[in-house]
Amino acid sequence: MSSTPASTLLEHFGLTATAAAAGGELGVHSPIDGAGIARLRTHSRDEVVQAVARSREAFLAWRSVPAPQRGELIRLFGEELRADKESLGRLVSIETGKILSEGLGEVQEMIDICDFAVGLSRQLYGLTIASERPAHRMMETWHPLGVVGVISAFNFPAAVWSWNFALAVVCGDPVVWKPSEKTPLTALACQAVFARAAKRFGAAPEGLSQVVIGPRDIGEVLVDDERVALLSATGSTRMGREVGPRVARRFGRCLLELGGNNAVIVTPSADLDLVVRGVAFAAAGTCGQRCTTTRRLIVHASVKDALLARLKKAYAALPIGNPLEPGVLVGPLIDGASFQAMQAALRSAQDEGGKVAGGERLLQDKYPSAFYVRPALVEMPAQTQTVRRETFAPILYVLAYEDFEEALRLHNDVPQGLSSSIFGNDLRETELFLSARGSDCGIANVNIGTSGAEIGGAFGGEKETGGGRESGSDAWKNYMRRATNTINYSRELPLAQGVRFDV
Ligand code: UN1
Repeated sequence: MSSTPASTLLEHFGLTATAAAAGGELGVHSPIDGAGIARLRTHSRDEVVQAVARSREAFLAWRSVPAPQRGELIRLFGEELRADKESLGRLVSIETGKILSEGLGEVQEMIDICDFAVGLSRQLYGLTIASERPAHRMMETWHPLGVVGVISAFNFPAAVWSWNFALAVVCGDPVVWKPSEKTPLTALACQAVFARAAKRFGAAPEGLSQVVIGPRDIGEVLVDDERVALLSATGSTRMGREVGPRVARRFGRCLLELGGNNAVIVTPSADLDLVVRGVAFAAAGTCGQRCTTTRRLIVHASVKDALLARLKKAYAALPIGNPLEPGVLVGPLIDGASFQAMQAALRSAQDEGGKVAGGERLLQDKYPSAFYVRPALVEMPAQTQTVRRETFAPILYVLAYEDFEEALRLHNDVPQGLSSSIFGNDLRETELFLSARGSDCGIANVNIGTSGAEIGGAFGGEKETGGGRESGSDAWKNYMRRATNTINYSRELPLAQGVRFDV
């Protein structure tokens, strides 16, 4: 294959002088072979404070630019992303270890949200509301909110930021982005692509889009700075548990997208061909490192053996290896810590009576500093503590059910509530799953897996997933503030609720 080395890509994005050669304290490694690809200088806390100040300045200018013009900037950004899809997608793959098709898919997801945001820039609608008073009119107006802080995770190092960024910019808000320390190069490349769009646009304020690089305490500056009006954070539930209350203490807004423990229910009427394909992608794809990854399979006892046999066969045949090579479907885990966490989860599942197939390390001779694994299928006697936890690795716990109500109970009996699906052709079961007493997740699908959502819908979930909604539908409202306006066009001054106050 025509492999473009990381250094060529860094050069392509103009990052060699600023990033790779800077010899800073943050080493960036590719999970493909564990090799170092850059050393970045991290920002100090003071520099982040200054970035927020610049962002605030940018806000004061950008909020007065008409929304459709703000949309034009995002239209140009979408064009630049299209032009650079191949390079950026490849960099995403090199930095995260996801297969090239998924790296490119991630950039496509960015392009899609740009298109969505451009349309939205002419549709930031408020309501008109009937007033109870004569000759009065009520309406609501949506205004830009302020500085948006984005904290993103390694597994979608560009798309999740772009969901926030594209909407924030058309809504009139600048963004300060703290990417995962594991994937800062993709963030810097996104900045470079955006800089081209901003240059073509001409009049974008300087601090509209900024990246700050560094460990957790850099993100904490964004969490605690009261000038950051909205903090959008993607990552672990542990992180969200800290960030949420801290932002709330200063009455800031939070948009949390945290852990998932996504299940698929397989009913007796399911088309098993679809199940095998859907589950293999959702459970083993991206090496189990999507927040939407299928982690639990709740199968009717009558189809369990047949399905497991087919899944085991599919798992055994999964091409695992260098994600840049054509034909490979599963790349490596992000790092050794992730591998250790996977092994620990498999051990405790076994202690709880689980029967483990797969999960072993692969390709150690070829890539001693990388962590390739065979995705694991684990038959569990019950929904134990280990099953109820999110382990960010390709482990699929399999549980059997007899009665559909039991399947629903098992399904919802976990702390997380992101994504879910049911496979079946019995309308009564599939509709019940989508109903108020069915899946308690933010995403509920029929006859497709739990991962790979399109940008048009709102993305996020309930319970420990944090409650935030990003991307499509009306998620834009997170990035604006609502003003309710009442206008009197009479010569009288009637008070609401019939109150009299005659002076
Ligand atoms: C994530 O893993 O944080 O639905 C985001 C999906 C992708 C986004 C995942 N569109 O799997």
